[in-house]
Amino acid sequence: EKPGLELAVVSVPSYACQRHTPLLHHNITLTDALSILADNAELGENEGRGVAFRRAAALLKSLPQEVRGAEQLRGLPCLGEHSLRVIKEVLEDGVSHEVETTTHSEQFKAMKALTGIFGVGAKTADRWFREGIHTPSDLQRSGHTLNRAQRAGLQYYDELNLPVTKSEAVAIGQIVESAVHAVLPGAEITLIGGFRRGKQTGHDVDFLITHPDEGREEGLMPKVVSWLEAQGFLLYQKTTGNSYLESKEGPARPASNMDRFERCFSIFRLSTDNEGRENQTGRENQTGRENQTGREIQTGREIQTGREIQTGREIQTGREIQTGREIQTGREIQTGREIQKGREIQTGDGPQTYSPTLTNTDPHTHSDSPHPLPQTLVVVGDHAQKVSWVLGHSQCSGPRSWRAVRVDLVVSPYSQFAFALLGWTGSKLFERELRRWAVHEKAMTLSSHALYDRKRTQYLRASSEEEIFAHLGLEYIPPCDRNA
Ligand code: DCP
Ligand code: MG
Repeated sequence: EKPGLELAVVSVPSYACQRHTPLLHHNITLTDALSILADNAELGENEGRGVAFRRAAALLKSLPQEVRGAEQLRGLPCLGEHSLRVIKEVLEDGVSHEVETTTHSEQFKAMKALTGIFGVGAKTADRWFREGIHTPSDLQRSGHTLNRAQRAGLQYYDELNLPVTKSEAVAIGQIVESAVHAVLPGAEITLIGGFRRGKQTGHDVDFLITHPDEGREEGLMPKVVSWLEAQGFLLYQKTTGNSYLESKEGPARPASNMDRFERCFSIFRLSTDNEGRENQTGRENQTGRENQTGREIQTGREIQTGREIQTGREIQTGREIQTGREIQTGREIQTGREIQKGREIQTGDGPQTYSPTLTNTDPHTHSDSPHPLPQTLVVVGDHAQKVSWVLGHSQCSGPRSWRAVRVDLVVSPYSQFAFALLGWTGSKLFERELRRWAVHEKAMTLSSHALYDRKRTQYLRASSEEEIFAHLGLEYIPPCDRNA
């Protein structure tokens, strides 16, 4: 008779790649708690424990309704003893003692702050913590020799820990498209990572680049990087070549989960003022986006969304940020890497610094405007203010007209595109679960390059994600439902 008991009756499959996991779900309090424990385990390099908490959180994200009592969880997979204990505590007391202790621990806070520096992993952060370095400022004062990535990470720490918005991702996409088309016309650019899953913010922007004539994409990245550098768009970049062919492990059996595509880790200098904006879009308009077919449409669509920003859509997003969607950002602030973003922002005014200017974009005050562009600028300009405000204080006199944004570029040969797309859309747990499903349930090896059938001892070709799911005997899960 108890409402909601049917949850336990519904059978939920145990691999996240068998389930639909939307971005917005019904159990945020519980998943936040579990994510913090997962973060803590990963920072302590206890990967197994981290994955266990992530799987439990992912299960809760896929449930069709809010869990109100532990009895509703009976029969559900993925919930280990430890996770169940935390869930029960949160359900009964509103908080978990262990989670509270973790978030207040000096070590956790320091590890979060230090690994929030681009180029700093858990090992390095732990070494520094043991030396008494707890914050980026401590690190700066310590006089430690830092590598190039870490120096950039420290220099742009505050900005890189501000969430990247969808409209910023779209603006970066236009720059990337200009660069790629300048050096290789006909190349196709796809927005991947969290934004492809429908997220409204991200810690970076990820793009996959390919060309329908296989081989044309070889050596593309250095040319793209040169173009971007010449135009002043890069604050930092590190390019690694394609090592897939030379790899000793053999295709589809990489030694680590890292793939071997030509890749560029970068920090973009994104203009946030009127001029920069027009620069970023101006040239695009002449290239004739409609001529581009196939996969390019995806980028095209993003750009159209960008246009809609100017005429009102983003305004709705803005509203949602103030009400529901900000939960998204808020949640990340408490959980993922973005905890530093939260901390940084909290030292000032809290994430709500987003809200006040977003109210300025209210459609009712601007809907009659004959000049749609300035509406965008209200949003973008807000960033300039916010950035200078967060950066603070003494160094910046007046708002700066640009911000630093982390951007990842990946180049894939056309024949591997579907695998690269699937492998780079995420979420990280969804990817992990796909690979686990492939190995344990299908005797196959999946990577971002290929799918290998170990029983038939052959590679399985695919030109779409749908085909890969079919090879794996899985129902197709669209990107928006891969938010495990
Ligand atoms: N990826 C992966 N394993 C890695 C690196 C990346 O599986 N070692 C895949 C899954 C990720 C995607 O690439 O979803 C992009 O990586 P990000 O770290 O940028 O993750 P997201 O884009 O999902 O999150 P965010 O919004 O924080 O950028
Ligand atoms: Mg990303």
